[in-house]
Amino acid sequence: MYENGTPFEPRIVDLSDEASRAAFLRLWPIGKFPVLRDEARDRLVPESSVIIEYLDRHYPGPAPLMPADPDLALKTRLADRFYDLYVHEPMQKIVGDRLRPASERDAFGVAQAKARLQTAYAMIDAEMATQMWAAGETFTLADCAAAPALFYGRLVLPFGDAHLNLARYFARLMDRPSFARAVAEAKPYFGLFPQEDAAA
Ligand SMILES: N[C@@H](CCC(=O)N[C@@H](CS)C(=O)NCC(=O)O)C(=O)O
Repeated sequence: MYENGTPFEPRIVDLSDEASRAAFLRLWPIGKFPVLRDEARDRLVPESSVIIEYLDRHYPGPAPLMPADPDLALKTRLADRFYDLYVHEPMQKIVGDRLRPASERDAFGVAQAKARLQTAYAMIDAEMATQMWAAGETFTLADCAAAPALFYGRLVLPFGDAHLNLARYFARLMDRPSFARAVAEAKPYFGLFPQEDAAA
């Protein structure tokens, strides 16, 4: 939304507050955010990738996030899936494990998630030797997937000296005004992030 200057009214969901959680689950029982409620078109749109395509289609701004070219669109969707499934998901596995009671930890699953993240980092690093953004030379939906995944990914598994192209790509994301604004607004909540494994 910041990328295209799309006006919206933010609603914060506090999952630790019973009323806020229940209201959100009534909308979207899966309980993951973001979810977009479009009053004008009477639509509920969950899942960030779908929200972005929906906005591109119905409320286009100056910067289309899904390329019109069919091959580039496929490349964008693949990169979006890649970041969601192979960076965001293992990152969340590692973070989620830190939030579990010590007796319920899944060390094997965390090791698998770290290995998956390493593989993804190496693939991104190789790709970023020759390209600017996740799907090529323009900022797309895939960069919207990459930004939060890498933001938290580097906190659970640092990029390291072997992945300098990845680190430079992440620096470009952090410099992007839309993402910088989202990060600045998220600052009050950073304290909720479990920095270290309490059992480590
Ligand atoms: N596939 C979803 C994932 C969204 C997601 O993981 N959201 C996190 C916050 S970034 C969440 O809702 N966490 C709360 C929970 O899992 O209980 C998307 O892309 O929108």
